[in-house]
Amino acid sequence: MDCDTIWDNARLVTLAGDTNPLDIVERGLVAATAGRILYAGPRDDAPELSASRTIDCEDRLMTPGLIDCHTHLVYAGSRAVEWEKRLAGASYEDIARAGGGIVSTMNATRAASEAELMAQSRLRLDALIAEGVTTVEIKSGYGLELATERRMLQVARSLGEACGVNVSTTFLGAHAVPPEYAGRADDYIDLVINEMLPQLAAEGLVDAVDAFCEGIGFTPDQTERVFAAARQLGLPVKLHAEQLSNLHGAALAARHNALSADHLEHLDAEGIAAMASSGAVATLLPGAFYFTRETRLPPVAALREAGVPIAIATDCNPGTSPLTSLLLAMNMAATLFRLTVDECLTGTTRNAALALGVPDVGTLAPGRWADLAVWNVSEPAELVYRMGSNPLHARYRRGH
Ligand code: DI6
Ligand code: FE
Repeated sequence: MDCDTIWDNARLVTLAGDTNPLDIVERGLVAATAGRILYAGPRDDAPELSASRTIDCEDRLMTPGLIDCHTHLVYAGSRAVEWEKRLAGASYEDIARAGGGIVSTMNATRAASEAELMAQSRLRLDALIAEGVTTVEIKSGYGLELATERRMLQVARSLGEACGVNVSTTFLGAHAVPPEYAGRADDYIDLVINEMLPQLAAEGLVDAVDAFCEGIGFTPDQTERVFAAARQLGLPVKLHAEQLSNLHGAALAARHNALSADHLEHLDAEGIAAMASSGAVATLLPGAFYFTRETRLPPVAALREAGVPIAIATDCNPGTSPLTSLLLAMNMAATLFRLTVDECLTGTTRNAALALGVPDVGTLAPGRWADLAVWNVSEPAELVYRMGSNPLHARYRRGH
C-alpha cells in the first residue's frame, strides 16, 4: 500500500478502543496519506507499506494532537490590574457589577484593529501549539456588538489558517450585557438572536453557539431564547453553566442536546442525570477554578458514576483563566479535581473532540486526520505530572 508518511517505533496512545481507556499499542506504527490516517496499530500487523517518508519515533510516546475545546483566546488588552484588586479582596462579581470584567475587555477589543487582535491572540495560540495542540475552540464574546463580534470570529478563522490549527468557532454574543444595553438584557438578547447570530452564521463564521448562564450573565429564559435561535439556524449549542451558582443551566443545555456544559462547579444530581441521558460532555475548566480561588469542586465522582464524558480545557481568557498551557490544565484537573491520568488524556483528545462535535480528530484511527503529538516521554503519566516543562518532541497536523 502506498502512503505519504510512516511513523515507526512509537508507543501509541490511540484512545480508539472501548475497553482500555487509552488503548495503548506498545510497538506501534502509523501510516498516513493526504493528511489522513490509513493505519494505526502494531507495526508487526501493519500491511505492506511503501512510504515516501519514514519517521523513526525511537520508542517515544505518541498521542493524538491535543484539543483545547474551550478558549476565549481572541481578545485585546489585559486584566492584570483588575486581578491585583481581586488579590486585595474584591470579588469577580463585584468587579463585573462595577463595570470591569468582561466589559473592560470588551472596550479594549472594540478598539483593537484586526491586525492588533491577530498579533495579540497569536501569542496565546502559539503557546498552545508549542505543547502539541492541533485543534482549538475559539469563542467570540468580547465585542457584544456585530462589527467586533464579526472581527473576533474572522481573526479566529485567520489564526487557524496562519498557524496550521483546526479552529472551531463559537458565537458567545450572550457573554455579558454591554453598557449601551444596561438594565435592558432582554433587548440585548433580541439584538443577539435577531441580528448578530443570523448575520454571522450567514457569513459562515459560526460553528456553535454558547451563552453565559449565570447571575452576572444571562437567565435560563434568555439562554433558552439564544438556543432556540441557534436551533433555527441548525447550529449546535454549548453552555457556560453552574460556574458560580446553580441556575440549572446544564439541564437546560441537555434539553437542547448541547455538545457540552462547561465549568459545572455547582452542578447537581438533576443536571448530571440530564447530561448522562443527553450525551452532553462535561467540560471542566480547572484554570478558572484555580485562578478565581474557587472552593466548590465540580462533582467529578458523580459525573464518572453516571458515565458523563469529561473533557478538560484551558478556558484561556483574561478574567478568570489567563492560561495557555493545556498540559498544566491537565495537571490541575488531576491535582485539584482528582481526575486520573487516563481521564486527563481522554479529556484533551477523544472527549474534547466530542465536546466540539468534530469526529475527525481526537483518536489514532483510520480515517481520522493525522494530527499527532510525539513526546520525549515513555509513560502517559509524564504528560500530566509535570508543571511548566514541555516534553513535546514533534507535532504533526494533517500529516505535516
Ligand atoms: N465565565 C468565565 O469564567 C469567563 N467567561 C465566562 O462566562 C470569564 C471571562 C472574563 O472574565 O473575561
Ligand atoms: Fe469560558
